[in-house]
Amino acid sequence: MKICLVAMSGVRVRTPELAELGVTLPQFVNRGKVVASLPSLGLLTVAALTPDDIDVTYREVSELDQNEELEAFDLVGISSYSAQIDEAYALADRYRALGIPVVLGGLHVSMMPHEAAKHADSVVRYGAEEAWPRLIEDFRQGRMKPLYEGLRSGVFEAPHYVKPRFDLLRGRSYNRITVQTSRGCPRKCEFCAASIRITSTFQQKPVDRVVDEIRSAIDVTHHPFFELADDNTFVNKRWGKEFLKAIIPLEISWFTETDISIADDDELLDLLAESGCRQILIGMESPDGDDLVGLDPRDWKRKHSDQYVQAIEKIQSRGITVNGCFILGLENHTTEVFPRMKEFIDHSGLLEVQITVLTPFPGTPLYHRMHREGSLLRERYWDRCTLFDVNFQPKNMTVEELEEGMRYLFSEVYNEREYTRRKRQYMEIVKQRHGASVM
Ligand code: B12
Repeated sequence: MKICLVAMSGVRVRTPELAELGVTLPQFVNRGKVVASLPSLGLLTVAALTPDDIDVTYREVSELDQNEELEAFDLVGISSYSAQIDEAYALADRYRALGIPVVLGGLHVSMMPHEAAKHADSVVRYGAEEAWPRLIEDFRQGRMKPLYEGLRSGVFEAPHYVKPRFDLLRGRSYNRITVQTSRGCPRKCEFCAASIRITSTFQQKPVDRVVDEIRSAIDVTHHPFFELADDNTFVNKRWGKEFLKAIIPLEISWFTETDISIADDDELLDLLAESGCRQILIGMESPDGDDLVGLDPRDWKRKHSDQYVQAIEKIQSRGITVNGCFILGLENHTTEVFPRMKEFIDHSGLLEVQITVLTPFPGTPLYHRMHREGSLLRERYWDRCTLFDVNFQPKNMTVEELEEGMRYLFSEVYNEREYTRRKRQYMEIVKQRHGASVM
């Protein structure tokens, strides 16, 4: 039996003015190019959950020729994010027209199973763990069901844990690989559309499993750069230190996403530097606490916002850059947020910055609230779920003002002159600490 797993990869922006700006803003484009080359960890996991006697082929959607007839398989599985879901559905329709059954899984269809069912023989909601082996067994017996619900807890424990099939990447030209150490995040921000949506609790992978996965990835790719596919890696500082000590001998370079609380722990910060961490991405969302009221149920982000500048300095002084992420269009934002954000970024010491627009991804509490309040601009806007396209009526400004403000910030922040200035500032912070530790 032959199964093909197709990854819907690629990055995108819909609004033409922003796409155009992107072309002229080197930093923005470079990061896009770098991340676009990541393989699908979700599908490598699905492959690992497939019984050994089945022949699994992994394909990026870009490898499929739009004009040629699709290769025949007994079953095809396709991953899903919102932004390219219509391409995923169109591909599924093409396979099905050839009589090849299709299974859709991943974040988007987990939130929109009924929509997905129109384009698939079966839909897998939530994690593939537990659901996929059951689906394959049913498929072999000719009784595959239209919907399977996968595990939302215990995915990193026996008997459900599997090591992703990194071996499927052998001979391919990826220079970045993702590894997941946890699913979910206790902060529960209203807008979050990441793995928190497919898990019922914060789940953490045992350190020895993560190390084993990194070793396997190193085996198949030459000196890869690792990106942890986590929502918030260092929720548990004790686990964090154990993990960091365990990866020091692997001599890797890596990047992850976490929250500002890591700055409270000097030992953790030192270990981060020693373990080859190059960059930490932190969702700061907005410069002032007042903007952050109600963003998460415990107002955690608001309570920590006055520590941003100090935390950035502490982390960056270890030679780890902070990628500060900001969201435009939050409930309390008025047009004065644009210059205020620019001012904060200028003085924050941040080297890397990511500015996105508030996006009501399907299935998020934000989506449900905006739906209820009638502030969504269109009924079905999935192709604009890019983090750069406005899909809702902001509370305190017009859509045009929000778009204009974003363009203003893009051109002010993502240009060569500003980057050089921020780089100089960053080197100064690193030098200062280095000087201090020598004395
Ligand atoms: C790596 C990554 C990418 C890679 C993806 C590489 C690839 N080939 O798939 C790249 C760089 C290409 C990428 C692109 C984009 N991304 Co991205 N990305 C991530 C990231 C950091 C990790 C995802 C991951 O690997 N998770 C780990 C795996 C194990 O989990 P999983 O994919 O959910 O898979 C499990 C289940 O969902 C299920 N499953 C998944 N697929 C399938 C398929 C089948 C058949 C079955 C049965 C089961 C199944 O089983 C898996 C195991 O349990 C997340 C953020 C985060 N912290 O999670 C954002 C994230 C997924 N990205 C996001 C966004 C917005 C984008 C872009 C739109 C950005 C842009 N402007 O271009 C594009 C989307 C392009 C598209 N195709 O639609 C959003 C998506 C939200 C959503 N609901 O759609 C996220 C959550 C970040 C965020 N800020 O909210 N991204």
